[in-house]
Amino acid sequence: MATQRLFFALELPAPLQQQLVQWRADNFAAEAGKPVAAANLHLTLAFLGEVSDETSRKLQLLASRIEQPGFALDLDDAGHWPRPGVVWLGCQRAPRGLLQLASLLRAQAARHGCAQSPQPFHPHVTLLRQAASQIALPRRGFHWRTDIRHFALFASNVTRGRTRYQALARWPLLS
Ligand code: 2AM
Repeated sequence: MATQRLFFALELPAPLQQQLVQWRADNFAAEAGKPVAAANLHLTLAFLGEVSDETSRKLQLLASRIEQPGFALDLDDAGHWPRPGVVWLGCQRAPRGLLQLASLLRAQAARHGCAQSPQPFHPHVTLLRQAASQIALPRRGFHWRTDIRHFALFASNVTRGRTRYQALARWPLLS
């Protein structure tokens, strides 16, 4: 049976992706970790894992029925998780709309057999992977704001060692 590695996520506008990449280059040494490509910068709402076409269709139907408000996303926090080796950007205060949307998608995913991490959901945009154990994070004071008006289902494809995320479908949030 065909499966795909899927996740629901928020897309970031291309100009913001470029700004984040520039900021990362200005604030982290090249050896700090493996940079995520600009076009791959996103915020995961629910990770599904390897999913059959049937399950994907069911989850997409449920996603299409979601009626949740859009929200402003403030990226004004950063952190380092040494164990997965991830440096991330996030929000000092996650918007309620973001938490509700993620919670709904994660519950629907779990009901369809996509195990969800028992750890609390911590919305973040991964900037670096394989990040060294000792890393100096930039001082707070950075801040990017973007209006989120839709969410998307992504497939994660690896070709010739490169990961590429492809949006398979998008759904609007209420304005
Ligand atoms: P991460 O950036 O913190 O690694 C695609 O892999 C997306 O799904 C990434 O944003 C990744 O988060 C997220 N994700 C959540 N749980 C995952 C898991 N168990 N394995 C791989 N990716 C996961």
